[in-house]
Amino acid sequence: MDSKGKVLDQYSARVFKNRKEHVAVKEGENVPVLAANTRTIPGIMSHRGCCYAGCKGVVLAPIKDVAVITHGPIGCGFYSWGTRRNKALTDEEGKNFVEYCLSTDMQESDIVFGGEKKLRKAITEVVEIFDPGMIMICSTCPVGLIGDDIHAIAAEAQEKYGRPVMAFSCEGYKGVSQSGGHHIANNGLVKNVIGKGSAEKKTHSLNILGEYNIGGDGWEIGRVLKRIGYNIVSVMTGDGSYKDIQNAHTADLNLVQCHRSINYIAEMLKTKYGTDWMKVNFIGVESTIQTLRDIAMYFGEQELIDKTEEVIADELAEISEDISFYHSRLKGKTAALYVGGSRAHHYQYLLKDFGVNTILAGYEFAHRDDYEGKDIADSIKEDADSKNIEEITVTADPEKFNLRLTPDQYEELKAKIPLEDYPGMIRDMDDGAVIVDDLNHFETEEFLKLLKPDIFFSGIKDKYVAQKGGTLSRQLHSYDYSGPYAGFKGAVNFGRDITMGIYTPAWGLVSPPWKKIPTLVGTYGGDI
Ligand code: CFM
Repeated sequence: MDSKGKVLDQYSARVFKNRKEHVAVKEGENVPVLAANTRTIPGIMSHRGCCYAGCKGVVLAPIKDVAVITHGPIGCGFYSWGTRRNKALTDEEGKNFVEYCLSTDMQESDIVFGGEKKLRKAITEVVEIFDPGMIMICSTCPVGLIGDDIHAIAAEAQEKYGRPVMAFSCEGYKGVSQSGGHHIANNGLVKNVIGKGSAEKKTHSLNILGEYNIGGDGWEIGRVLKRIGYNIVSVMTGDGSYKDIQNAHTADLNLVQCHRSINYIAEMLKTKYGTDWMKVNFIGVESTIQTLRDIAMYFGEQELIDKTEEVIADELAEISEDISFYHSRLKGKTAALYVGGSRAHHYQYLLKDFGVNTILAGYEFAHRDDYEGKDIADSIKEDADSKNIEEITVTADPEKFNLRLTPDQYEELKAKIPLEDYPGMIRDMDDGAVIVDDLNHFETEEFLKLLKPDIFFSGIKDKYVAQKGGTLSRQLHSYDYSGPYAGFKGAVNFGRDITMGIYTPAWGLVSPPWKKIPTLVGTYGGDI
């Protein structure tokens, strides 16, 4: 029996039937179909977050000059406050609210009698204390249940205070994970922010989509792109500002780092403004080099191509000694990765730079195209949960629509670079590797015991369980307290951190309880 069988065989028949669709073992070049973006079985200890987390926590909160108000009980605001390490520097004469947690702090009486009054008061306080240029309101589960009309209040406040106030109905229960929240936030930015600015068009201009500046990743990416000579119009949304995002329609090209959280904006900007988008990956030395070459190829100017090669050579000269040292220490080690919807794939490239093989990888909330590739996206069947998330239709803007390439140029380039394409994670994985969607705590422990990776990359919810079992675990969401890990210099930080972690003697000294105390063996009846 393979590892999939050994782990899933322990489930009751009904749970087995569900989970077997979410786990696959790669066989040769075959790309298996994986069930994804479906409901977690109630009661199973999932690692997933909620719709509010995806909308407010992931996409909107990193926009530094927007005051984002959480309308709900204080826990929702508190647990999405400051834990994601999306860093932001205040722009000259700009404002920065990233460090704040703004919440209406709903109490029982507000749930019973309605929270609209409290929300109006919160907006007034925010205007009086912070005077932000833009306000966003994000709703939580009880707000949807009691029916507070946050959109009417936003419209009223916009009129009263003379500045954009936007509402997002991203109640936690919508959809099956944080993924629905990404979509809702994407819709709001396209409807109400992008295209409103009046900046002049710049040459060689880029938007970086799906880069959230965790541990400073975006700054490292920006440093390299600026060295080559690109103009970065906006970043969505790490260290981003609404003032820049308003001008995103003026960029020549959209780079998509995290496909899962922001593909909707990339697609809509193509339809509305004609901006091409390209999948990039700045995680890993080789993949950063490939990405820089792809961008240069998109613009197709010899001077830019030469400058790109010059910067690559220079950056490599600076890091290659460190990279080869860490490679010598890490070569042949194995890793398991379980992160949200992008990093479990992107980090496989960085690990390969150090000779580390990935033996298990999975996403919390990805859709089938993130596993199998964009070409299957149209065949994904909608279900009741996905229909619950609004799909907006955009059309070409009569004044701002502009195609950079002729259809022939586009087709020629598409054969060479990942224009509007994402081949998905599974294609890059080795024969025999395990792929798990919505991995839960039980499966985490069982797979770790069976596969014994040298390192398990995951998050705060499971890191300490793994470490108490003697497996080094590094958080790939927050990078624990380190970073950046992107680009050239980030790769060195990553190699250093992983080498330190693996070579600490601590793991040999850990004695998990089940090694000392006899485990009760027995059976319990009934079907779950
Ligand atoms: Fe994209 Fe992200 Fe990720 Fe994500 Fe996230 Fe994140 Fe993530 Mo945590 S946007 S899908 S919802 S790359 S917060 S910065 S690390 S689960 S893999």
